[in-house]
Amino acid sequence: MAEEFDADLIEAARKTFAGPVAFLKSAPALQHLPEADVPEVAFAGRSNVGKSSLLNALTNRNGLARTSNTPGRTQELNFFDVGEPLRFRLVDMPGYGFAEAPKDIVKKWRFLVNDFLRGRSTLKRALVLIDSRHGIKPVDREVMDMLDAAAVSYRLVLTKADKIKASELAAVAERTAEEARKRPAAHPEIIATSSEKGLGIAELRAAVLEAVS
Ligand SMILES: Nc1nc2c(ncn2[C@@H]2O[C@H](COP(=O)(O)OP(=O)(O)OP(=O)(O)O)[C@@H](O)[C@H]2O)c(=O)[nH]1
Ligand SMILES: [Mg+2]
Repeated sequence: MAEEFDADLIEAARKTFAGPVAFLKSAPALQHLPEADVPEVAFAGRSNVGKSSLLNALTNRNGLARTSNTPGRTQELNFFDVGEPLRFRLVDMPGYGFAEAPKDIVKKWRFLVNDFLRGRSTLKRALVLIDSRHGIKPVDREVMDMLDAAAVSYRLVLTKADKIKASELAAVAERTAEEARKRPAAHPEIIATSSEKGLGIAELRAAVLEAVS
């Protein structure tokens, strides 16, 4: 089930992410997006699933993207430049399905994220993050439906793998991959990660580099 990445790709990805990474800008609305001139990979998923933490783990920079115990931390599209010369951009996004926030705010985030994912010409891949403890939820399926309909390539990534037992992780990984394989725009392999323990981070770096190459 676990995907095998080429050792050279893993090493190239390690080097790339160990190099310069810089916050570029924060876009509260689509008219504030940076120019679409570099390949991009975006982090999507429910509020609190660990999008910002995973971006920090990939780039090995704690505090680059702001994280929080409280859902709804990330409220804008945040762009990070990777590489010098610039190679690609990572996009940290607000979460889906944050019930406690005011309805109009939730709607605004949802439109912002969906419009970006559907309409961004330079977006090479969306990473759709799924909490290992919960598996795929209805709101995740809505996002996947949207990405499939728009033919936007995406990969499912399990987060917080350190929070469950190995046997449970194997089971949720199998269920998740099974669902991914039925989806036209989804990568058939998933990656299980823990930002806390570093699990799957080298592989995800390779997957990102592969997506933008
Ligand atoms: N144990 C564990 N906790 C994690 C992991 N990743 C994230 N967390 C915790 O989960 C909480 C939410 O993480 P964030 O990275 O802020 O989540 P987010 O998806 O960016 O959330 P929003 O911006 O609100 O949508 C924080 O308290 C993190 O410390 C992980 O791999 N393991
Ligand atoms: Mg966040």
